[in-house]
Amino acid sequence: MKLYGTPPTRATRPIWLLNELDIDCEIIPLDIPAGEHQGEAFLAINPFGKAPALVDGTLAMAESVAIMMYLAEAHGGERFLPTDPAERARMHQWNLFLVTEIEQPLWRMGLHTVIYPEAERIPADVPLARRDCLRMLAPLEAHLQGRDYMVGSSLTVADFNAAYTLDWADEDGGLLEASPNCRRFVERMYARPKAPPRIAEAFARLNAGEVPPCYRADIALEQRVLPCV
Ligand SMILES: N[C@@H](CCC(=O)N[C@@H](CS)C(=O)NCC(=O)O)C(=O)O
Repeated sequence: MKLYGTPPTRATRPIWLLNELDIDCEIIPLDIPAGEHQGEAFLAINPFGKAPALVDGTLAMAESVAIMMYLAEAHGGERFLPTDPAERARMHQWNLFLVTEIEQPLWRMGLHTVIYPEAERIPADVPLARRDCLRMLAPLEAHLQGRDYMVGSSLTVADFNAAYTLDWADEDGGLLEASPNCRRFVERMYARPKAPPRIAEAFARLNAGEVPPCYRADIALEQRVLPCV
């Protein structure tokens, strides 16, 4: 099995599950700033031209949360998946909420501050995206009041997704300032022994020319240090 992409990109989501589920996988860095994700070889694996992508036998697939679900369903036994249909539905609800309502405005903020070429940025969208994100963080903050898990009484895929997405919110403009429950949740999840590095740490390692130390010792990682967006 091969996973393309490294922290701090969204590849962090499936890498966290690979670690937690003890799945053997080769992690292959992609040089995004150099355009490797748009090269012919990678586009043959993931026509979307984005990290992460997973190759498992004849399956080649994209989308970080879909890859998490596949890993849990195909290789994780019963772990991190509610068996009760209502709880399973809640897990899907939160997974979609996290990427469409929390990550999407964070991504807009990133695009219009650092990712798009300066001439293409729309600075006026940044405060709007920030507002949209804060609006959607409020019900999530209320949901986490007195709760250890996103769904039910044990860990599910949604907890790992939530921890990564909320870490991003914390990292980008300190959006968790008024969300102590979200912050506590992120800290508790990242204290797990098999957690990947937090986004800030992964960026710091990359900037220092190191490979982020996020993989089990037996997961092969090509030793290329790359700047990531
Ligand atoms: N919805 C996708 C988003 C993937 C994505 O945008 N990945 C970024 C890295 S975190 C990327 O490949 N960016 C390069 C680009 O958009 O050209 C997912 O969750 O997998």
